[in-house]
Amino acid sequence: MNVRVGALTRAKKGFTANGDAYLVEEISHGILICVIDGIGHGEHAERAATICVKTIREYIHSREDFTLTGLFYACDTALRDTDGVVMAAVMIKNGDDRVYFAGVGNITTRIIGREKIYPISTGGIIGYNMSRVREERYPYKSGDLILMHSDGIRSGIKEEILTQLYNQDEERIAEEIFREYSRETDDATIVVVRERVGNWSDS
Ligand SMILES: [Mn+2]
Repeated sequence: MNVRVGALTRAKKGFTANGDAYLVEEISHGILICVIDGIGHGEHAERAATICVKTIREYIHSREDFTLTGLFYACDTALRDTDGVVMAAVMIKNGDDRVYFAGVGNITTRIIGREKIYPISTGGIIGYNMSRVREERYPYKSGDLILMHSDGIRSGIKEEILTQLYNQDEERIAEEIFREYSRETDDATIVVVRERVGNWSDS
């Protein structure tokens, strides 16, 4: 699958360890995008986020097919001796007119195309008190913009700013939103992903 990615992540001011992490990974049937926020700050949070990314990579590359629910349970188990993380995940499958979403805790996800979709995560902390997670499906078309960010980016990005930026390239969209909305008082991460329209992946 041919996707363009714009992503930025940085630690809270005064810290070198970053408790946020993200992943955009090709899978056998599409693309998986995850944004992770380790609870707290500094090395503890970074360790949890790092374990989470490693667990995701191992999980998705050791099987042909998987559900996001299964992925979240694997992370929950792997993160038991950490303070935990919050995470949202979006999976785009080749040729599918739906996008798959699961989220636990405070990560913002938006799917912006003909419709503007705002998937809602369930509460809790992965590795600590994750009680349930559901894989949701939303309408999707190649070319729709997937925007995800941690709470180090202030919520409530203005519609007019999204409209202005929509046709810019993904790096630019990520940079502009980061510049305008990131908070220095927390680790901050934004990921913007858009599938290229056309039959690029068919050849
Ligand atoms: Mn945070």
